[in-house]
Amino acid sequence: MLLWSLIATRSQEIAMSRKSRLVIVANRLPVKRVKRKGKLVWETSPGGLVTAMTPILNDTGGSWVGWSGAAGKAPPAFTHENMRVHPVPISAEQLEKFYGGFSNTTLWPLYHDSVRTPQFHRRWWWPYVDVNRRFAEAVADEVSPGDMVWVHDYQLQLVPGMLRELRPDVRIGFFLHIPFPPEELFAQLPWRREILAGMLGADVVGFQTPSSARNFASAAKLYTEAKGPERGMDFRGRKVRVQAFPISIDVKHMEQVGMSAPVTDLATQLRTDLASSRTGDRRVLLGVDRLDYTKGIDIRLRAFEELLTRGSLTADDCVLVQVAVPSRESVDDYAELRAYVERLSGRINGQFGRPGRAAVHYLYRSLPFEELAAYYRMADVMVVTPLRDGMNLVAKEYVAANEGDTGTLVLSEFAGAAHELGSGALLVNPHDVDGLAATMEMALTLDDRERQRRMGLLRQAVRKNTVFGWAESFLEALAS
Ligand code: GDG
Repeated sequence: MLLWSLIATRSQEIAMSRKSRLVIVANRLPVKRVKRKGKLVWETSPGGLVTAMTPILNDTGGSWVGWSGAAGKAPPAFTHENMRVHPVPISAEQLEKFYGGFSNTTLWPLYHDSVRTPQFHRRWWWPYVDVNRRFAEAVADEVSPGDMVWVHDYQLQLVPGMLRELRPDVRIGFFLHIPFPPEELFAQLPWRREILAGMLGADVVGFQTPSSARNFASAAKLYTEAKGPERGMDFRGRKVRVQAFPISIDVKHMEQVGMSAPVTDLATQLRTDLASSRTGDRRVLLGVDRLDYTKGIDIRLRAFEELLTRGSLTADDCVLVQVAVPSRESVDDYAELRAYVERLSGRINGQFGRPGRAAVHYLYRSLPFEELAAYYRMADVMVVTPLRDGMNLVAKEYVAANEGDTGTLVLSEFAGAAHELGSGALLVNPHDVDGLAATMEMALTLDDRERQRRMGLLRQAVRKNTVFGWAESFLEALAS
């Protein structure tokens, strides 16, 4: 918590020096409505962005504009723990088209290298415009001259441009949490000009990696009147700064939770439960992901199956634990992926398991944070194999939660995290099942010195960039 207050203080300084408040704009509010003792109350909901921003807003008396999670009418703005909360109403029909449709069936796959075919429908585009306008109007009501507004993610890419028209007297920042695709792919989007102009309404446009920033800048030059270098593009008479700001985690907190007594006990218990009755010591591979087709869960399972089929390691030597957090279950592609992953897990256990010794443990649920930390603590090898990922915080959390220099990270070269963690991780091309199986085997059999050397590099890289550093550098860029 110390770090949270540090960044809160720094951000407060930045905000105070400009006599400005900070307004966060994100699809979801940082609070949700729950029933406690028969009464409906607002409770803070967990999540990286929420944890990073809440103290800043609490200390500066800032606001958060977002959707409450319930379709239909929204309650009036209210104060929650010294933060102003401004709910934006979204109807059930808008949700289906703006969120399930344009955000998650057009933009999400398109921005992730089209690993599923994006669908382009005009009937989804207009609700996306309407909902973005509703957000922009809500923010316009919320701000005073000189305030700083930080808009987040792919659901709200039109908000900066719309807000600039309504309120040219505020500083506007935009951060994209997912990758920005290469110009050749982005070119497919029928509304590419509108999306680019929307984002260019910001003073600072932030991305997870330099390649996303580059992709955006070249698309902007090609399809809008923007010109000039990334760090200071000219767009309609204004300067727009385009830059990478790699997001991170609360490293100290993750380290502390990982080392805490309850987590240590639970990690020991989990290892005992997973130990093979024959050899007593089984190496544990771990995957933790939202059940999303970008995360490469199915390829990871197929590579593990390949590893066992080769026979140099058996299910007595190693086990794969896959935590799959339910996600976007109403979207067809997600339901299909779930069925496929469950079939694969069953197939592998059918062939390589025996009573009391499954080869794959598949958990379809979200775990409490401490339990998740215990899984990180006890795993010998963390396997993070997205086909494309903005950053991937799981990879960073694994490193922070692990003890000393134990543990090995297998990481996709297509995760944003590969930029910072590339020298310590075993990098893989997740499309290459043979290569992935070979890398998993290498990770399981790495000698102690090499494992320690790699984990040392990973720890250094993770400690160098915390979520506080991320927020601070973005807000500094926005204030300057
Ligand atoms: C998007 C981008 C980018 C996971 N399982 C459990 C659980 N989690 C938490 C992890 C981690 C978070 O969820 C997942 O973050 P990721 O970064 O891995 O992935 P996305 O959800 O796709 O996030 C991504 C991120 O935004 C931030 O900018 O890195 O690229 O796609 O923090 O800990 N938490 C709990 N139980 C679980 O079972 N409590």
